[in-house]
Amino acid sequence: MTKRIVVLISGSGSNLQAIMDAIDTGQINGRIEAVLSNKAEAFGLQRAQNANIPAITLKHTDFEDRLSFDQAMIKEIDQYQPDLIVLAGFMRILTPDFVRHYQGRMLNIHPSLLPKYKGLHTHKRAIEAGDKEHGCTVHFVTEELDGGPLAVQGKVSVTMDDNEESLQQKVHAIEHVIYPLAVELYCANKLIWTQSGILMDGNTLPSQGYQVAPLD
Ligand code: NHR
Ligand code: GAR
Repeated sequence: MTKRIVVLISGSGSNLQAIMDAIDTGQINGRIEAVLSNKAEAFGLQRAQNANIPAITLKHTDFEDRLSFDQAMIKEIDQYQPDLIVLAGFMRILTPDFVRHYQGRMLNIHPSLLPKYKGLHTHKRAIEAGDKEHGCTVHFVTEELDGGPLAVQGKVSVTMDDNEESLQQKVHAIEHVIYPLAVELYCANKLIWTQSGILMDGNTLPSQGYQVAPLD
């Protein structure tokens, strides 16, 4: 059965676009039912509209606190009866109630090789640490920020001439490979969250997740 997907964004939505493209080519057996943004100016909303996908803005600044914002999002999202929630550059920390509501069916892409560099400004931190490699990780979302079990990881090499911006571009390129892959596997029931770990094709994944070969 085709999976029902809701995507949460805050910005450009290039990962949203990569997933939409992979649905169009038939790579992903899924359908994006709605795109939600906490920012009205997010370009990703336009990408959704261009594809005739409902594009909804819920401004977090219109709400008293995180709890009421998250409750409003749940109300909106659940109208679409999603099988999968995809965080694609969504920049608001989610409350435990929200996360528990979608436990095991919510993915995020984070721009670092988790468990390294949870939180923000990951590219800057990787450069300042002198890391030779960097990358991105798709993980299941839990209450612990960027701390949920890892599904898929993609690496890039950091070279002498890299700065924050160039590194961000390299990471983006591999994000657009690994996020569609993770969503593909999830929608094919090949990537499954269980209490005892993440299953891929029936096998428990190691803690660093499934490693995608570098692009070069
Ligand atoms: N929520 C939970 N509970 N768990 C996770 O793993 C989450 C999450 C919400 C978002 C994405 C995450 C990332 O990949 C994500 C994972 C925002 C912040 C943050 O500090 C941190 C991590 C992530 C997203 N947000 C600020 C806040 O006060 C706002 C920053 C801004 O608006 O620019 O919410 O990196
Ligand atoms: C991506 O690089 C993603 O890894 C990062 O934001 C970018 C969104 O780009 N996510 C976070 O930093 C989450 N805190 P996009 O809007 O073009 O997909």
